[in-house]
Amino acid sequence: MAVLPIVEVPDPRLRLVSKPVETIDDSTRAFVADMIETMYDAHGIGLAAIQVGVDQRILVIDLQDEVETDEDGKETPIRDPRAYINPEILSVGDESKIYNEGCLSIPEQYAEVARPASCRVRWQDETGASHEEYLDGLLSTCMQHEIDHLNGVLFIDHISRLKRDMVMKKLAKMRRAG
Ligand code: GNR
Ligand code: NI
Repeated sequence: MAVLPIVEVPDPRLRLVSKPVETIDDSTRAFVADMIETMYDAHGIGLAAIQVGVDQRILVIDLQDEVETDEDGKETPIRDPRAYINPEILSVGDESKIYNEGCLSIPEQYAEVARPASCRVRWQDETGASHEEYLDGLLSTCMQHEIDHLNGVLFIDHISRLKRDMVMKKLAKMRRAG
């Protein structure tokens, strides 16, 4: 397993439309394991393959919203990583929801993004098996954010030009400060 370097804006690879995975094999599974390790190392709740420079339709998500409490009362998040290969949004609900989004490829910048609150998604797992599920809450938001990456779309594309310029300015300032 390996922690892979994360691609950041304005790297043009983030604008690529990723390609469907044709065969799911041991090398796919090894890459998924690296993506999961990279996601945890970066403290993200999701990661798309293109964020580590691979233009394949693969993403991983772990919201880590459940914690385990030990005898001393110390809380550790329970890891439950999921891989989604060739994910497709089949339909979205009518209701829209605003979430303060961040992105590992736009480090430490956040903006409120409106998206459909729920969606129906189909994907393949690491064994190649197909699944279909209705998602809502943060999982729905995160899935839409990740599938956007597979289509070369970033959360800043969903906000006003003014807010986008503010995010990019703050990012430049942060990078100058190191
Ligand atoms: O870690 C992440 N947090 C997050 C918060 C709100 C909406 C989406 C996300 S995904 C992001 C990790 C990332 O950049 N995935 O592409
Ligand atoms: Ni992202």
